[in-house]
Amino acid sequence: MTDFAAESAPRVGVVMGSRSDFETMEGALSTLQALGVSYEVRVLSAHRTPALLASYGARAERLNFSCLIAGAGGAAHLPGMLAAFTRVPVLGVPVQSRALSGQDSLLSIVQMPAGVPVATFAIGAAGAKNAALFAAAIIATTDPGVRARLDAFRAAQTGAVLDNPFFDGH
Ligand code: RP5
Repeated sequence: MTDFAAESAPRVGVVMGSRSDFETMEGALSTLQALGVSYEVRVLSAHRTPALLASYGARAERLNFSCLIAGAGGAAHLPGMLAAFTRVPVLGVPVQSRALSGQDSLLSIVQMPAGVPVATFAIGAAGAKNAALFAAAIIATTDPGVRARLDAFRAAQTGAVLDNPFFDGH
């Protein structure tokens, strides 16, 4: 029997702890879009909407997402709690906080106890973009279209460095 729900489901779920994280997480969305990776976006909080977060973990499994990107700042428990509720791989993005510049976010996400892994990226915009590139790399292992677009992105990135007028070829 055809599973229409799974067929039309996006490949990646992007979640963030607050609408205030959007400016940072926008870089993940635009990167996924540029690489032709389908995604959905939710604002979910480990502290403010804990029951919803649990059900979202189950949804990610039901729809067979390739991975989840979770961005949060401060006491950033969202990626870790999401990982506790799902076996779908979670890529954590520490959002830069005002009080501690994201050091708190980074440590909250990276220091997971053994047994519940979260792949942790750089603080802020670079982390959001790299999480999306990492998601695309996972999907590229089985999707030739995404693989070709990711290769093209990397070739263009290399070309942009080599086009630098200060590059002397050595
Ligand atoms: C975290 O608290 C969010 O991920 C956000 O980075 C931070 C601040 O949230 P707001 O008070 O701006 O909603 O849960």
